[in-house]
Amino acid sequence: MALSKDFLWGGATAANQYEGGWNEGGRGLSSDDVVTNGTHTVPRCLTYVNKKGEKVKTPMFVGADFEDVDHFECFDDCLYPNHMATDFYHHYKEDIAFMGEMGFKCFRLSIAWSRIFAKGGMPGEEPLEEGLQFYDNVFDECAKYGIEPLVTLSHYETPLALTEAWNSWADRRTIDCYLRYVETVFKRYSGKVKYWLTFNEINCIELGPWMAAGVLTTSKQVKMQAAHHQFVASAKAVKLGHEINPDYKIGCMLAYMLMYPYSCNPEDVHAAWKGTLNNVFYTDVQCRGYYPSYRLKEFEREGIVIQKEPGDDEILKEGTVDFLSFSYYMSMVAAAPDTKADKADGGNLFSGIKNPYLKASDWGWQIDPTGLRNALNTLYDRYQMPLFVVENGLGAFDKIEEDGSIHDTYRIDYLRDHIKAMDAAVNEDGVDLMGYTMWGCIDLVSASTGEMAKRYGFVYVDKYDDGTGDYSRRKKDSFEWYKKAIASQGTDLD
Ligand code: BGP
Repeated sequence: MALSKDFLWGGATAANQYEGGWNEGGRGLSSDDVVTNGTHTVPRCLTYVNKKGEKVKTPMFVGADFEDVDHFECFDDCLYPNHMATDFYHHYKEDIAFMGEMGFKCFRLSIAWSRIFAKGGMPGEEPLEEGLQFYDNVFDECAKYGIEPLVTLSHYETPLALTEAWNSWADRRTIDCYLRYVETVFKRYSGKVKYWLTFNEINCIELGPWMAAGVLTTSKQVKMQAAHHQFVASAKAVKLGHEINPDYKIGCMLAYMLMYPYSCNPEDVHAAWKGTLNNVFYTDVQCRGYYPSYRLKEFEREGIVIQKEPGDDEILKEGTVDFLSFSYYMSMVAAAPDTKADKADGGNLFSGIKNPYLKASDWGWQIDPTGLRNALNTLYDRYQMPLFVVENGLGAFDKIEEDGSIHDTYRIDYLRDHIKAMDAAVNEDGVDLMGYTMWGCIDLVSASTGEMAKRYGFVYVDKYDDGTGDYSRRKKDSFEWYKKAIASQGTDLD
């Protein structure tokens, strides 16, 4: 069965992994600029100089204590792949033309916050015209091809000045800085952009506070306080957006973690349920407008106290989102504590137990198209609001043949199976789905490993892990395949 004519087919990217131009147009540094490259087995590191004047390189997912940092620094003997990324900054016309040729209806991108406010929007700071103009150009280019932008306001990059000043989202003052920035872009792009997301994968603050929020900490108390500030900021942004333009559709974004029980042992089932709640806590707040009872009880047990200001609860209620967007790459398995089970090889931030029924990608992400149908049903049933799959795709090694072609049949297979599952969720189960933006439509830097070798795109970019490459672009086989898939509204997937 076909997906509707107004279904928003497209692709997704993020400034920190795609845009480059890190030191152009007056752009300020952001959290991703001080993160090195890595691999499947070597962690990406955060680099800074500590209070004793020593150079420190610490795994990004371990992080550091705010008190230890004197200042952030890029070291000469390290590579920082996000600086140039895959250079959308200078290739946006070419890339959007590719998207137009594929028939994209929608292009998900993020605005680099520090390109608009170099210091994050500190009181009295003026926005950068050059940065604003860049996105004007991008949106105008999209309009030429009838492509609707879907803009993430904060995707894995936080202006570094905010961390240096007060540990960014750990401090309430960041809410006002964010809103200054958001108000500026909401007003500037009214009429050019309709769809917005307040934060990318807001739940990733728990395992990746640096990546997700520019917060230096290992403490759950600090992370949860920072999450509260993001909830309030998101709710205020939704309200503000609707005031500025009542046509705006503003969504939240969750890294959806589908949890299967390891067995029908009720303890395994309970573990999976707990994992699910841990995940949907974020959308519970953003879609329902209040903290759910299970999390309040957990905070009570663990002695976590969220500092709220009077009016915060009302703001959360008034600023619920218009739609729920999420990323979906794989499913996970949960088991009762002390269960002896094989570990999944790799996986993303939340990796866990191996699922014997599934194959995995070269990075250990367990491929599960049926899981996408389950995810769509679970989320739709829970919130009864429109959904949007804004990330899904396969990170894989691509090989250029002698004639220059790239036969990425593995990527086509992955996408075909997921699109079929999505179609079933819509046409057989009645899920209200706005669109599908496949992740990394033009090759970009991997977020978790900082690699170029892990490629997602329909378009190959000549850029490599040692920093070489001329940034030229070429189509992979999946390019024509996706074009056909879109033209046929998802019916011609061969
Ligand atoms: C999501 C992020 C993206 C993207 C994607 C793929 O979690 O929102 O930024 O990177 O995962 O992950 P990776 O790049 O690590 O393969």
